[in-house]
Amino acid sequence: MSATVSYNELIPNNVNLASDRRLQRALEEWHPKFMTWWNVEGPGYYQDREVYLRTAISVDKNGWAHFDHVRMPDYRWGIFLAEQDGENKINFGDHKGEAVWKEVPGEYRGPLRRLIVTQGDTEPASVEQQRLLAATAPSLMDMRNLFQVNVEEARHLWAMVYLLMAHFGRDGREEAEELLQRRSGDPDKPRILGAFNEKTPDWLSFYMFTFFTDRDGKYQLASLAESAFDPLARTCQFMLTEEAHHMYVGETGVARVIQRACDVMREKKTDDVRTFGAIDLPTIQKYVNFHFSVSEDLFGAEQSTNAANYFTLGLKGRFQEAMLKDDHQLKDDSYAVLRRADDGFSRIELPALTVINERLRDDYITDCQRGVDRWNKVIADAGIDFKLTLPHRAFHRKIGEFSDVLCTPEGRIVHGDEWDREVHHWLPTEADREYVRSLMVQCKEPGQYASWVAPPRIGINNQALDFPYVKM
Ligand code: BYC
Ligand code: FE
Ligand code: FE
Repeated sequence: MSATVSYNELIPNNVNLASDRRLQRALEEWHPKFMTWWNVEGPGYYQDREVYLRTAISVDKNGWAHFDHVRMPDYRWGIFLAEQDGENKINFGDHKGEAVWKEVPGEYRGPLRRLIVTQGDTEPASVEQQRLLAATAPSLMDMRNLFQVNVEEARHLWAMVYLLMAHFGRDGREEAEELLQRRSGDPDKPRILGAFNEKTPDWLSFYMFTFFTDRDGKYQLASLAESAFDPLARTCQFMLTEEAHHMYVGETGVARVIQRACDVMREKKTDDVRTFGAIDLPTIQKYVNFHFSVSEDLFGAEQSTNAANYFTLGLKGRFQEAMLKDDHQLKDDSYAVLRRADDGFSRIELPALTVINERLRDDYITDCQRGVDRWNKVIADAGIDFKLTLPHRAFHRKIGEFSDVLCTPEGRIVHGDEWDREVHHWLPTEADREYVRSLMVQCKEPGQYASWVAPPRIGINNQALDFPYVKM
């Protein structure tokens, strides 16, 4: 199978679009509507500037990252599926061992469409949330990273729209239209999932979002990459290669904010780093508490018949399904989950099939903790006695078992009056957000970096730190 992307067409692709005139026409009809959305709801600045962007020119290991200066509207949003890996068997659920599906089985149209629409909806939502950030970019490299994330999230929208149009007929075309009509934070036509209606008003929020919320993307995509519906599986596999960079932007971004705080603490021998225009570690902790809890909600309820059905039908698997050592059907297995109990919380065993969402959230939390450990190393290396922690999983939740629990980040149950009195220690206050906003100034000289964030250690694609990542 050829992995080369056909670039002489309007829509670069490795799905042989040219041979499917109907689909090609549907996508070409959607294209101008997408461009209208991009121009109105996409990056609010510098659409006419040349940005040092990575573009996929083929899907194999060497060719998918091609770097060049391009204007964002000229970015080639394409449709790419990972190459077939030879293993063409379904590896979990009732259909385990059968051949993967090239088309959607009629009886599974509803749930599959719903999964694809939910996934697709998050992609343009995040672009909308990040729309104004370039105006306060702390450096040209950060601005370039923002734009890279934005064009790729828009490409992820293309990926889901392709599946809808290629496999869901008229319904799919209607869903594709609606993906351009919902808006992040709009009370009348909001985006589907909670976190995607929150604001991303400053760069600390952006780094936290790409660390915590894009990481939900990693885990959801990895589960969909197991799907028996082969086009979905291979689309998601390719999306995961792009996702890694988004999380890198988040992890290194937060690390740089921490680094600056530590540098100031050491040099000025004070904890009051705000006097010197840095963001203090306790405020960073509050942002962690907020973004982690909001992102945890994206995994759905702990006990979910939706999730059990998705698994049993073979639509959505677990993280790295093939590596797990069980029967991949979970008929008699149990899995331990945390439950609200009289005096606090307790672990109980439940049928594994019913708590698929919670299991994926566990995998996610373990991954988040690894990143937090790396941040703590930055603090420890500076000789500072402070540790960032992930809040308790019941803290500040809106979905599932813990949505009516009030507890501290340590997991101590509290009453409403204590919550009201103390919450300003746990979540960013309006004053915290105001302070962070006050630091946001644009730096647009190559090599210039804002004072609240340390410069990165390395550039993008081995370029220097003062490379013109965006040509002003
Ligand atoms: N907000 O049975 P449950 C990404 C609803 S991020 C609002 O637990 P299920 C990205 C739920 O819809 C990855 N509503 O649900 C990152 C259901 O509604 P109904 C996005 C919520 O289906 C950064 C009800 O509550 N991909 O790619 O097991 C930048 C009962 O819930 C929420 C996916 O999400 C919520 N947080 O699990 C850019 C993958 N949670 O039936 C991009 C596809 C639940 O009562 N989606 N509800 O009307 C799914 O797999 C599932 O829909 C979910 C929910 C895991 C999200
Ligand atoms: Fe995405
Ligand atoms: Fe992403």
